[in-house]
Amino acid sequence: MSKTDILMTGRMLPSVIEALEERFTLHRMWEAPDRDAFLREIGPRIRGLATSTMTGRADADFLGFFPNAEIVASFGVGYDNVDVHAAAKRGIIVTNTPDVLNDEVADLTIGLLIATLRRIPQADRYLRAGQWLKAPFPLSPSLRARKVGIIGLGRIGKAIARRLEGFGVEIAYHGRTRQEHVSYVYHSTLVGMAEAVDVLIAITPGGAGTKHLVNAEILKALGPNGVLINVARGSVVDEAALIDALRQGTILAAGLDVFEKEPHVPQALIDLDNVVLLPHIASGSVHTRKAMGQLVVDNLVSWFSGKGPLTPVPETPYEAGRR
Ligand code: A2R
Repeated sequence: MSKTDILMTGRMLPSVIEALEERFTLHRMWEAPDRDAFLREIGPRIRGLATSTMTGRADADFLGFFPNAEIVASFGVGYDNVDVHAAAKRGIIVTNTPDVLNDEVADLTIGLLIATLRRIPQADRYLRAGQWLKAPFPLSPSLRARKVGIIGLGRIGKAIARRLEGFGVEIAYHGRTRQEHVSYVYHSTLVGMAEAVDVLIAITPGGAGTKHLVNAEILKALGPNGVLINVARGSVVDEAALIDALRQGTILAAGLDVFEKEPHVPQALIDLDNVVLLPHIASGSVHTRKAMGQLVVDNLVSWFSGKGPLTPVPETPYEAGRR
């Protein structure tokens, strides 16, 4: 029996490629000199796709190349790169890679928070520049006595909150719904939470529903002692408003792992001293990226073994017995 044809849209880890090649005929989109000609030729044979946020948007037009697609297995917990509504209309299942990255992203978030407050990258640059020989590094702001507000207390948000408990800070959260059995203070409005806390951590999904959730009004409410950490998506924060707030002292500092047009980061941010900038590395360890890749493989294998998807996104729920 011939193997099922799968398209990989961008290079994934060797372990993922090997595992998929064992079970499927794997087509590599990134190796095609003429992408559209390649997709027109192999598109009708493709029954499954392995995509990621890094390899471009899987919108309705792109999915149109694959009349026989059954599943899009996306690498990453955020799937704003896939038009899930177009997929749902076509009966295509979309899967993501939740949970396996919660701890890694939460660890990095705490690291970024402390780095931002205690100015760790700035202190490193200070030492390397020989400045310590002339004077001690200036005293920094602190996490002590702060209140932290989490925007999006989901799987990752909760892992961040659990870590923060160990730091002895007050924790609050904002989301569209109050969560039962959660003892942190709930704020039904983001502006209300921004006024009440002095650290905001964004960890919601991206996409239209959260675009520019953190805007000039929220930054003003956060105030001159306030710190913003964004480990969600660049689109969640109005970057122009943030640059303005950091320049004017409307807020104290920011730590950013994600950007509106990444990997392009505005020079204005790079020029600022009160912001710590990371190249979207929150889940980027060998350990965790392997686990995420394995979940892409497992979803495809499970689906094509007739056992359904392991982690379908809510917009494309799986009805048991469908295939
Ligand atoms: O709004 P709720 O109560 O459904 O809470 C969800 C919250 N959330 C929002 N909060 C405020 N305004 C919104 N428009 C909004 N939309 C969603 O975000 C929920 O507490 C949280 C998302 O949690 P999970 O679905 O468990 O996602 P997870 O695995 O924590 O990942 C979050 C995001 C990914 O989508 C990537 O963008 C990033 O972290 O890596």
